[in-house]
Amino acid sequence: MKGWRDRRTGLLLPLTLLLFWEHNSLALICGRLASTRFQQQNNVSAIMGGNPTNISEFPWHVGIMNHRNLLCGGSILSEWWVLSASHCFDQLNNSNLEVIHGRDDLSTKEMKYHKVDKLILHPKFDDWLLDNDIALLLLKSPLNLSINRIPICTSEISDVQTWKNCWVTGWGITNISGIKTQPTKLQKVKVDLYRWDWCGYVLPLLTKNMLCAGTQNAGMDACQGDSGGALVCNKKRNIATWYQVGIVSWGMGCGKENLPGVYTKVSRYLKWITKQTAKAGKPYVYEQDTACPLVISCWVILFLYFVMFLLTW
Ligand code: 4AZ
Repeated sequence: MKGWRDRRTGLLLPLTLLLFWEHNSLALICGRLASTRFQQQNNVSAIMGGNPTNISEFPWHVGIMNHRNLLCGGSILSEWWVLSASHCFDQLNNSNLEVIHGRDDLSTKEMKYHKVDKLILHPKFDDWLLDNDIALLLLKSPLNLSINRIPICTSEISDVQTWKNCWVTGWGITNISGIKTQPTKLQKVKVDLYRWDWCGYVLPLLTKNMLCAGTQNAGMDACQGDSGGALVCNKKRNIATWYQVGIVSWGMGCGKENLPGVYTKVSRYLKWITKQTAKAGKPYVYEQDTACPLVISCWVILFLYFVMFLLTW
């Protein structure tokens, strides 16, 4: 009887540690907002036809600065990695690049600048077709993840049927007619994903590495300066988690009727991202697209609580 007691106390410590680890790994999940109140009103004209937003609604959104001027958008993949578009960095080196994060107002005085250690452009980036328009930025020091700095999830699924509620964000220009206006406050616009064959029909030179998204009404689109930013959606079956489906890449103008914006199809690059981040010594691991990891976590927690209950009883 005494031996069993000793074994019980011996088992309690590793079980408590396991529970602690499980809780922590769940707490660091990507694409989950701290607040579920998501504003979806669409009344003030901005991004092109969108409206201002708070960083807490899109906490993965970052600005990429060159010589302290806004160059492009980007998204937080992990504490070390930012995802953006290759065409933003044509002829640039990383020494003057900095990332701003956790803020939606470019005019704020408390802006935090984060230096870039390494810039990885896709080796097959085609600056004419804008094929493989994807880039990775390794930060000099890790980001302090918080409610305003949350990594976005990625997914292997590109089928448009899987996704709903898709949004693009950026500090890009809000109108192209007359004087080009650049907002200081982050803008968001809701767009629909379109089937690739329809996109290919209206947009010549679309490759399989691209997807297109737009709206029925003209005037709502990403535009100049929004490049590199994330196109994010919910899965129809899981509206609590945000996934990055595209990277703002190009378009034939902005917000024109029947001319949707073009985005890099992120699902085509997950293996490339995995390889590059591992090679740089800061591996990014994406969650596989089965319900298992989360479901297992929940069951593991329940099971561990049950065992602890038995042990302490
Ligand atoms: C650009 O020049 C740009 N309407 C980005 C997106 C779109 C067009 C142009 C899509 O950065």
